[in-house]
Amino acid sequence: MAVTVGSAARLGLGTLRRLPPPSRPLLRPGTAPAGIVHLGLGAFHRAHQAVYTEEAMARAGGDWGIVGVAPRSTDVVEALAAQDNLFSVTTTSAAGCDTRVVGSLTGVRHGAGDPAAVVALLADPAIRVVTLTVTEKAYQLDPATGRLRPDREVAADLRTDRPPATVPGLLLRGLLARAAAQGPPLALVSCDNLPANGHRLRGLVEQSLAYARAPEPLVGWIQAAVTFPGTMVDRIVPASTPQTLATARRALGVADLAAVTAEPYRQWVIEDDFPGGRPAWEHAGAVLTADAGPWERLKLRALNGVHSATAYLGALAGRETVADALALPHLATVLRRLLAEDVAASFTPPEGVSVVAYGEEVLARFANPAIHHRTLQVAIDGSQKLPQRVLHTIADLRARGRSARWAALVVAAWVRFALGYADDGAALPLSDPLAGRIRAALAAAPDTPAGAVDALLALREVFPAEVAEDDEVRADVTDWLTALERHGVAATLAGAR
Ligand code: CS2
Repeated sequence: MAVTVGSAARLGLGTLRRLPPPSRPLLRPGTAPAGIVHLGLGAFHRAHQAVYTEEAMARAGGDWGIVGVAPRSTDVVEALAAQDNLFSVTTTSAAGCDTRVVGSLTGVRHGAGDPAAVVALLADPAIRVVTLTVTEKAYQLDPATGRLRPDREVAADLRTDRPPATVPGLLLRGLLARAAAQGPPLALVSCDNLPANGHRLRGLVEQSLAYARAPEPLVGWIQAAVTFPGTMVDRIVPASTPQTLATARRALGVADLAAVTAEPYRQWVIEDDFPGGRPAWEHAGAVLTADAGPWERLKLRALNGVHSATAYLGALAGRETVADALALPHLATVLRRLLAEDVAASFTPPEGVSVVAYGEEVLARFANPAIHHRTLQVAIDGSQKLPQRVLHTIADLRARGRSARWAALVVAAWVRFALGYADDGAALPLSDPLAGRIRAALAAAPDTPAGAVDALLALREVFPAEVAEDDEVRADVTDWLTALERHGVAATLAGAR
């Protein structure tokens, strides 16, 4: 019998035949045996890797069903479990929208609720690929250096026998169990917006093994049998809202409590280093390469850096969504100068790619009126995002003897955001794993723009010495913050040279 929500039946195997044919999954759900474990069941995974993997299996076959693990939240696990692991993706733009149910998820687990099951999955010989979208902060690495800095929870997971409750803990236990069983090799694939995400994930595993004082033979097995391909992932997928669910229900005729909305654009560049095989993701449009580094730098600096700029300046100016923020007078001009004068001059892009042309496409994507991506959503966890999005641009420009004025504006906007008030005096929330340290540093600082800048640039886990101790950078950030505090975003942008 179909479960009903309100007056509508619920999405599930029993209601698939009611869906309009173009909205049905490409695969018969539940028929592909599991080959992938994915950690992080957020909207981004559902609209990105799950879609690529379904298309790859539909075109080229393979036992690559995904078991999705939500490390913490239970809502998405409950919603998917009640829907036979089915959910829909609505692709939306000014041209209209299109909704399709995805059939690549074969199971769901709650990490903190059932850690033993997750550890067993990571050791299961059928699993040959583990992907992650757990957000930057879950890695517990200093954003500037990649050094493991475990909080109490992670330390307890790594140093005691308690059931693991954190991502580093689940990974460590799973890999040790796999090593003890001498299982088949495995690729561990970060799909988070970290700098050199493959190296960062390898660093997390190696530092966790050392911190846990893991036995040498098991460490040796992991070093030999586990690879860490780097990736660049891209698709704008805002957090789902009641509106998302209403859209899905209209399109499907049944209720989908795990529905997501995404922009049409998507990109995935993956280093091809999979010792146990992989889905034929190239059949779904992914680019397999020997080095994802140039693509990753392009995306982190020219998309995510510009996203953060738009989010902080937009939130300060009282704009709710990224698209609304982009409509602020002069903002697009300033972002184009950031792209052309700073980002493009800071690194060598992938062959044949123009950073300026890529940036134009990014701005057009941000302007998509059908994507309600909140500035406050992009603004969260700034301490974890700024290094790879903005500070690397600054460091590389300065190493080339150039100034970094536009990138300094983004840092100033973040400092002003952290001070907690928008231009109209409305309070702004600081959601950040370093919020306590940031607030304490600001509270102890002189109440001047220079005081606030010095206080936050002193956070060494975020700002490397070469940036923080660069007098020109400090002066630029302080000038911009002074302008933002005195005149507000609108006048600062209008007068920006
Ligand atoms: C955004 C990203 O929330 C954020 O910080 O910049 O989630 C962005 O939408 C994606 O990386 C796009 O691929």
